[in-house]
Amino acid sequence: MKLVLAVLCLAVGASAWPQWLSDSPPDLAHRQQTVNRLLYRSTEPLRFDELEAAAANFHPDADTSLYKDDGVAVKRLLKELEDHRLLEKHHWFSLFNTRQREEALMLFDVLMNSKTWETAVNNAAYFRERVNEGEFVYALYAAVIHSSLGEGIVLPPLYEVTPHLFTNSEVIQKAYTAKMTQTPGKFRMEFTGSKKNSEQRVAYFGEDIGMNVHHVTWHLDFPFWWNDAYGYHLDRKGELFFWAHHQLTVRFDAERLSNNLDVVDELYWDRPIKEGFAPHTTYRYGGEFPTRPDNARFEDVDGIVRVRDMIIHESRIRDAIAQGYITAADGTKIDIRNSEGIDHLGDIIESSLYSPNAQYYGALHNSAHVILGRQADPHGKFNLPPSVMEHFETATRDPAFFRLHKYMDNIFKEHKDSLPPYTAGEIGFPGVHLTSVGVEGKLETYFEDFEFDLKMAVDSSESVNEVDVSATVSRLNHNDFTYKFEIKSDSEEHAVVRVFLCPRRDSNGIIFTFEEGRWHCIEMDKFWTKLSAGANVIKRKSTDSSVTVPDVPSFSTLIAEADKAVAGSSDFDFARYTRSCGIPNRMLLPKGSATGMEFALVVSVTNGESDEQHDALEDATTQSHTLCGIHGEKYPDHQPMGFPLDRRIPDERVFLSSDNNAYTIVKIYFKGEH
Ligand SMILES: [Cu+2]
Repeated sequence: MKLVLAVLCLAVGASAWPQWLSDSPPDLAHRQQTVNRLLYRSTEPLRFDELEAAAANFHPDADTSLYKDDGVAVKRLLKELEDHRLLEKHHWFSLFNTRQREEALMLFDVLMNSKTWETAVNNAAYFRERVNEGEFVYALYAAVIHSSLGEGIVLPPLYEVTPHLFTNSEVIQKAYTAKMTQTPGKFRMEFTGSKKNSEQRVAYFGEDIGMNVHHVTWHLDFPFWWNDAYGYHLDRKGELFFWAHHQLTVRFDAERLSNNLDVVDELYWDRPIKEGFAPHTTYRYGGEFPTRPDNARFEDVDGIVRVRDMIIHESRIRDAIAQGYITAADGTKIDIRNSEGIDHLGDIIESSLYSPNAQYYGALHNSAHVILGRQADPHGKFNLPPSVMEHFETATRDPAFFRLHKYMDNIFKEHKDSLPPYTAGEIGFPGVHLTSVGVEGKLETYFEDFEFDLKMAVDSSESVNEVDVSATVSRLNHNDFTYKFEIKSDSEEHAVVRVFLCPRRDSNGIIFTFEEGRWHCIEMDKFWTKLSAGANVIKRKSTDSSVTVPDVPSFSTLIAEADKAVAGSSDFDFARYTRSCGIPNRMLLPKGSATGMEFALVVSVTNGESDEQHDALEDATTQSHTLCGIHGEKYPDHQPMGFPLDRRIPDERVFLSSDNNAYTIVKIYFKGEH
């Protein structure tokens, strides 16, 4: 068996992970197979003998020595179950619903506290049959990601596990009909809305199923509910919150500019929400996702969040930025006018449990998702289920998501603009000269059809045969290309290379100034390399980008390959797909235009000597660490995210006079139709 068990090519140190294995877990093939089986048709009873047996015969609290916490978590969950306090099955689940989140996390806690693989699986099987399926899927995904027991397992694409959250209702209905009539079918999924809505031109971005998987997985990797007591600290979580969402926003803006739309405007609490949204998406249980008409005015959401709270919290945060410090809950001051300030700000804006004072600064981001999402039924008069904004799987479908994030992005910008610009010394690299920046191959984008499975969107029964049903959707892709950088170095050096792609003109064709343009830059890659003394030619493939991930294999591929691996006959490279956080590589380039849209390709080569783990990273090619960090490890770069473009550049000569920074103008051509 040639299973690639060497988890990733760098030292993803198990050392930083919680170690509570009393005996070693089964090999990856068996663990992968079991997770596949636990997730297979998650709304229906288990159908694999060993898991069925565990669900029927395992007594979770019979032996509390099986747990790291002596069974505290499992007893708590069992008590809730016995007292009939848990959400029923066949009901929608939303992470933004406080009680539902608590329930999902009770199960997560049980899995995290299981000392052995066997205990975790027995509990997963037992509670799968007894708790809400949405809560179960969430808890299991989070546990596979965060427990050392889950290391190496590839989580199946959520668009095939919970297809309703990714697929238009029209297609889901067709899949049901196909099943009922026993007629296999492949159904085309269109982007929501019509050409009368100019926002539809960029719906391919917000509705891209791969982009949605990136977004939901980012929030699983860096949950706002994360508590270090689970075993480790999430390094620079607040800053990553800022940076990952800033990058989503600038990418969306680049797609807008590619489609003759202005960059997205921020959301204002005191102005109407101009664009409405009709999601054309339905819950598996609990009706349609609510529709918001055009020009809705913000209203308080009864019992949950008031508009004035948003304004008050925003103004407290802006005060902190203006004063240069955050006030912690105990009254102490945390200086934010430094490189670490952005991390604290991210913590208080989201807010996460890392917020030093959630009581005072509130939870701007999380509350904004809820208040914006509820504007279709703010007083609960129509008993509508939660909106797309209240699920990370679906939120980016609503164009208002990007307005919301532009709003928060501008708050972060206010902070970054309060910091002094970098000096030539801070962004320079004496002795290193970037003499040429270029790209081999034409930068060309196109749309292609992608098919995904809908079998798990429809119910099954023993008396009705399985029928092949799938959806076909159009999605953005590009030709692979290679960067070519020529660097002269006076001596041997460890260097870090940062690559950005920045739209050159606004929607009126006016060239952005350096200072305007730098905030719109898309981070394309960041990598470490060794420079030898003399001339160096660095070539870097677009497929190696540390921002992106390859396409996740389909659930049916994962099932087949895990089964083969268990039987000892698979050479499938599971390790390549263990991370689904990261921009899909096919979306690395924005769409561009038929005649070629201009972008500045900005490259910065700086000293990598002081960065974490540069030796290991010089060999790394498949890690999406730039937006998603490295599990259980420190973020592998000591500079602020976005460096050296994250701070004001009032005088571009400072930037351009340092020989290690350079840019060139490139064009992105869009081939075909959209
Ligand atoms: Cu998000």
